[in-house]
Order: sequence, then structure tokens, then C-alpha cells
Amino acid sequence: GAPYPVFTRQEVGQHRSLAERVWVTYRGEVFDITNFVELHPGGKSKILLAAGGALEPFWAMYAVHSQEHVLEILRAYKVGELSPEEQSQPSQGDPYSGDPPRHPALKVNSLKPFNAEPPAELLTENYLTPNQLFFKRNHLPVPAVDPASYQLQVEGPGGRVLALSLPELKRRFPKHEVTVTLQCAGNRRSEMSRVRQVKGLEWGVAAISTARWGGVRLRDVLAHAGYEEEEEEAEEQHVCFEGLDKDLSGVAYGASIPYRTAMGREADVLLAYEMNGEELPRDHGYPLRVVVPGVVGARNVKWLGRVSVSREESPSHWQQNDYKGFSPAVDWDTVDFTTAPAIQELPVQSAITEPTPGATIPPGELTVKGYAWSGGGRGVVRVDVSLDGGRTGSGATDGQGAAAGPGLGLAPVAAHGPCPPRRRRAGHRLQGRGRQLQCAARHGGAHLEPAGGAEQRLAPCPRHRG
Ligand code: HEM
Ligand code: MTE
Ligand code: MO
Repeated sequence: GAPYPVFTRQEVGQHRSLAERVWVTYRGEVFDITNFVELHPGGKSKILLAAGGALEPFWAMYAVHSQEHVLEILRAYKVGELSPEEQSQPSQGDPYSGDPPRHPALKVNSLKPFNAEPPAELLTENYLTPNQLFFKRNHLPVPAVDPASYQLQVEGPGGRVLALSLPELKRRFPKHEVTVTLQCAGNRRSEMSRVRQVKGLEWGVAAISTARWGGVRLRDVLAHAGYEEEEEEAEEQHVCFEGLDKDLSGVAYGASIPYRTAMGREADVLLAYEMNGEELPRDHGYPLRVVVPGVVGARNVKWLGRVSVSREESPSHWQQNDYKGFSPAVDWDTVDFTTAPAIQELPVQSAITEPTPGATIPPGELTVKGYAWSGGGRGVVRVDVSLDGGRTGSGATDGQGAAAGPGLGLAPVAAHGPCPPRRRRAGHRLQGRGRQLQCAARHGGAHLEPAGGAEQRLAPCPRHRG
């Protein structure tokens, strides 16, 4: 076809609004994306940030764009090319280049931002997950915080702002320690997606981990700032948190929890500076993060910069337009986020971590390992393991499941179940994925069979059932 017209960066830079049309460059090509602005899944304001310039630094931040279907959209809007001498990119600098090193055992779901979980079978090796293996869920680059100049801002009643340095926090308030399990709302999404496609990171069963957190109590800090313990008939309020991790438009990660969760008499929400006896690692919020026992990971704001109390929940995207639950009848075209409350507690959760799906199981007694989590910071009362999809036998547990105390929950459970018939024959191998699992051996045996998404059950080999 006809060659495309050639433009300079300066010419592209004159198209920065809908009125002057919106142009962007990508890998030496020029695109007029005016007609796509309103259609952008990430919103109009985000896409306009790149108007008149290069997409690369933005797409480096939002890796969701490194997919063929995104490039296909872009191609349709091509209007020209940059002159060869202008094609060499001005050095952009990768916003993630300052991220900390990570443990190679982690299973990475997304590199930029970094999202990773431990291998399931390592998760149940320890009741407290080692810091390096603790799942990591970042929405943005890890901010580099200088502990010497760090100050936590706490907005008091009437708007007066209290600034607290790290040494001040540690000196002024008594240290508390709480063992808390964090679970990401997306934990096990890869299994949900087998039932119905859901949007988001494809987590396995290990976007959940437990640590002993050390720090100061949020209620002590808020009381110091002038807030009082919850009054019975008081209007509902929220404690809002802002992280120091910011997107390119300067918007910080944020979330909120109900005032009563923070200020109730029993409240043990922490501003943590220690994790499993070590200094809080950078990936987990160095130097200070919120830890809310029993509440979904998303509200446990890392790299905490600011705390305030408000009649409204946090205005953050992640409080308002994400981390909410809807009925199966709702899809991405019809969803109205204002109709659902923000997730705080998550429901009961349990998963088997060993054997893993598809594993070869040796003959003889089988040890099944997994975790059980009660939700809401309540203790685990009972763990049931069944070898036949729940039809019989729930006993057979001798797990350490009955963890007590606020915030406790993740209990590695070892269950020695009765072996299926003919267990003394050679081990069998399970083949295939999802519901197509087959027993390849000529004998019975137990294996993991995903049961409709949200849970896994231990079932006898289907060919040898009954
Ligand atoms: C999501 C296209 C520019 C931020 C998306 C998606 C597409 C898209 C197709 C959905 C991807 C998926 O879920 O599979 C484009 C195109 C752009 C552009 C064609 C330029 C011509 C930008 C810029 C920013 C941005 C400049 C940031 C400043 C986002 C975000 C999402 C997104 C945050 C995720 C939204 C969500 O998950 O709800 N974009 N984008 N985009 N985009 Fe863009
Ligand atoms: N806090 C900030 N500032 N930025 C974030 O991206 N991610 C949240 C929460 N706090 C996040 C954050 C989410 S969704 C989860 S599940 C937890 O942190 C994960 O905590 P972890 O990385 O310590 O496991
Ligand atoms: Mo999360």
C-alpha cells in the first residue's frame, strides 16, 4: 500500500486532546486513537495520559497491554510513522527496575507489577509462611522509601495532621504482635475460571499466607490523634489508608475499613513494621503496613503513607470499582459497582495442597495436606476430608485445624484418610486436566478431582467407583 506519512515527535505532541485529536506513538509508528478514547477498558483519563507522546512508559507500567489483542486494536488506528532519526526511543527507564529481588521458588503470575505465590506444597510446610515465600500482590512498582525521612501522616478530627516518624511510632506506642493470615480476593481464581471466565490474575491455591506481624495498634495511634472508641449510636465512619505506591498520574493505592473494625474495644488492627521477627520486607510494605485480621488482603495497605477518618469509604479505585462481589447474572458489560458493598471479610476457604492435581500417588496410606481458613478472623473448628466427593466419611482428620485467637486461621492440616480399595497395587498416574482426569493404571486409587471450581475434593478413581 501507499507509504505512511512521516511525522516528528513535535507534531505528534500537538495532538493531546479530543478537540485537537489524540495521537500516540508506539515502536516508531504514529496512531490517531481519538475514537478509541471513550472505548478504553482502563478508562478515558488513563489513556489520555499518553496523549501526544509514547505509549511505552505507560504500557511498561500496565503490563495488561502486552497482549496481541491490544496491539490489534492499536494497529487499526495507524496514521503514520516517525522519521527514522526520531525512532530511537528516548531512554524511558523501567518503573519496575527498582523492585527488590525475589525468591526463585515463587510462581509468578505477573512480573510488572509483581504478583506471585509459593508452590502449594511449600505453603503447608510451615504454619508461618517464610517471608520470602509469602505471596506477593502488588498493583504498582514497589516504592523506595527512605526510613530516615519517612513520616506517617495521620489526619486527626478537624483535619489537623499528625506526622509520625518511625522512631516516634516505635517509642510512643506499645508493641503488639498478632498472627494473621492474609488472603487475596483472587485466591484460586484459576479454578473459578474453569467454571466461568473471570477477569484478573490466574491465582492458584496459594494466594494466602500467614505471618506473625509486629507493630503498633492502629487504635492506639488513632486515639493519640484524638479519636474515640466507637460510640454505640454513632454514624458509620471509615478509616481510610493511602499507600506510597503511586501510578503515573500520581494516584496512590488506597482502601478503607469500617471505623468499628479499627476502633472497637477488641480491635487488633496493626500498623506493622515487623514480619515473622524480621524488618518488614520491601514487597510487603516497608517500612509500615496495615494488617487487618480476618479482612481481605486488599484492605491491608502496604507502604502506608496516610491515615484518615471519613464518612465515606476510600475513594480509591480499589475500594470503589474493584474487590466487590456480584451475582453470576452480572457480567463486565452490565456491572454497576455502586450496587455492591466493598468486600471486607471473605468466606470459609479450604484447599488441598498435597498431593497436587495430577500427582502420582504411591500405594499405601496417603497423607493429604492442605489448609483451612474460617474467614473473618475466627478460629477453625473442624476440617472434613472425604475420599468420595463428600458422600461419606468426613472424619479422618487429625489436623491441627482448631487454631484459636483473633486473626488466626491458616492451619496446615495433615489428614491420614482411609485408603481406597485395592490400594496395595502399584501407584497410579492421573492424566489430563480439570474434569478430564483419568486413572491410567488398572486399579483403584484416590486422586484430586476439581469439583466445579471453588473446591477440590478427593475422589476415588471414577472407573473404579462402586
Ligand atoms: C486495559 C487498550 C492506553 C491503562 C486495557 C485493555 C485494552 C487497552 C484493550 C483491556 C486489556 C484486557 O483486559 O485484556 C489500550 C490502548 C491504549 C491504551 C489501545 C493506547 C492506544 C493506556 C494508557 C494507560 C492505560 C496510556 C495508563 C496510563 C490501562 C489500565 C487497564 C487497561 C489500568 C486495566 C483496566 C482494568 O483492568 O480494569 N487497555 N490502552 N491504557 N489500560 Fe489501556
Ligand atoms: N497496598 C498497597 N499500597 N499497594 C498494593 O498494591 N495490594 C493489596 C494489599 N495492600 C496492595 C496493598 C492486595 S490486593 C493484597 S492481596 C495484599 O496487599 C497482599 O499483601 P502481600 O503482598 O504482603 O501478600
Ligand atoms: Mo488482593
